[in-house]
Amino acid sequence: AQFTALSSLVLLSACGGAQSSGEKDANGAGKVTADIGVISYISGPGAAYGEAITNGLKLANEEINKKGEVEINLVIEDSAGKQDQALTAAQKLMNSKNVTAIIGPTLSTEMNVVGPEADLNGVPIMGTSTTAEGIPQIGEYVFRNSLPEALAIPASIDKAIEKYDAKKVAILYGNDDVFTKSGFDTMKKAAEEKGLEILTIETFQKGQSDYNAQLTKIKSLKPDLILASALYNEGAVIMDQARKMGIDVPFVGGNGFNSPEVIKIAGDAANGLIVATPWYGDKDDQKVQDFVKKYEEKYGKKPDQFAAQAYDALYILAEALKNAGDADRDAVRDALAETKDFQGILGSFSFDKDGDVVMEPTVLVIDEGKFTVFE
Ligand code: 1QQ
Repeated sequence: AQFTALSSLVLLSACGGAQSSGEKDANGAGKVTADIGVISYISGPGAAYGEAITNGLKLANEEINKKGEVEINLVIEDSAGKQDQALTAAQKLMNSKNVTAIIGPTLSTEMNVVGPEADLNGVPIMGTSTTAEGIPQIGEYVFRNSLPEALAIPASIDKAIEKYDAKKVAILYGNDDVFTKSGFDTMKKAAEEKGLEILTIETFQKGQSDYNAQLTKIKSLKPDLILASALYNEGAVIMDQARKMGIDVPFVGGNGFNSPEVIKIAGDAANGLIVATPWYGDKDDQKVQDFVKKYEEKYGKKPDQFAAQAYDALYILAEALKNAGDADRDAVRDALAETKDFQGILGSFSFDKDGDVVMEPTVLVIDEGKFTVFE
C-alpha cells in the first residue's frame, strides 16, 4: 500500500511539473526561467581563461533567450583563480534560492573545494574547463563538459611519437595545482605505457618566473620531447626561456596550453607545442562557423577552446532545463545526467555514468605562430 501511495504521489508530481511547463501560450507562459550562477577566473594572471568562458556563456545566453523556450539569467562571480574566493562565490550562489545550477569554476584546483560543497547542498554544478582526473566523481551533482587530461595527453603523446620517433622525454610540471599535478600523473603514466624513457622529472610553482635550473638540467639530458603540465602563464614563459637557451625540441602540453595567450606571451617560442583539444575553429561545419562569426563580431577576436566549451555548456544546461520542465535543482540534475548525443560546436556530446565526458580530441601543433591540425 505504501508503495502504491508513493507511486501515485510520484506520478502526480510528475504530471504537475509537466503541466506547469507545458506548451507555451502566446505570452510565453510555462517556459522555464532560471538563474544560473557562474564562477569564473576573470581577474588575475589566468584571467584570459575566464574571459573566454564568460564571453562564450554570454553569447549562448543571448541566443538561448532569443529562441524563447527557456529563459536564463546568468549571475556571474569572479574567483580570481583562487580556491577561497571560488568557495565564497559558490556559497553566495548556493544560498540564493533562485540559482538552479552553477557553471564553473574555471580551475580544477577550485572545483576540488567547490564541487564537494555543491554536491552536499544538492546544487548541480558543471565545469567547462576542469580537466583533472576525478572531477565528476566528486559526486552526483558534479559534471563537466571539458575534455579531461586523461583523454587529451595520451592522444598528443601518440602523435608526437609517431611524428618524431621520440624515445626519451623530460617532464616538467607545476606541483601546487590540482590540474597541473593531475596532468603530470597522466603524462608519466602515458610515457611509461608507451615505453618512453623518462630522463628527469622537474617541478615549478605558480607565478615562478625563472626556470633556468630546470631547463639547464633538461637540456643536458637531450630529450626528444618535453612534456609540460602548466597553465598558460607559466607554460608560455617556460617555452620562451627554453628556446632562448637553445632547446628546440617539441613540447607536449595539456589543456592549460590551449589558449591563444601562449602565442601572445611566447611568440615564436611557442612553435612546436603539441596539444589535444575538442575545439577546432577552422572546422568545415556550419554550426562552428556561425559561432566563430558571431563571436568575432561581438568580441573582436576569435573564440578559443574555453569560449567554445562554455558556449556548449550553457546549451547543454538549457536543454536540461527544458527537459526537466522546471527550474528545480534535483530535476535539472537528473535531466543533465541524461544528456546524450547533444550536437554542439564541439561535436557530439554525452556524459558517461559518472558525468564525465565521452569525446574525441583533435591534436594540434603551433606552427608559424598558429594552432594547426597536426596531420
Ligand atoms: C583545469 C584546467 C585549466 C587549464 C583550466 C583553465 O584544465 O584547471 O582543470
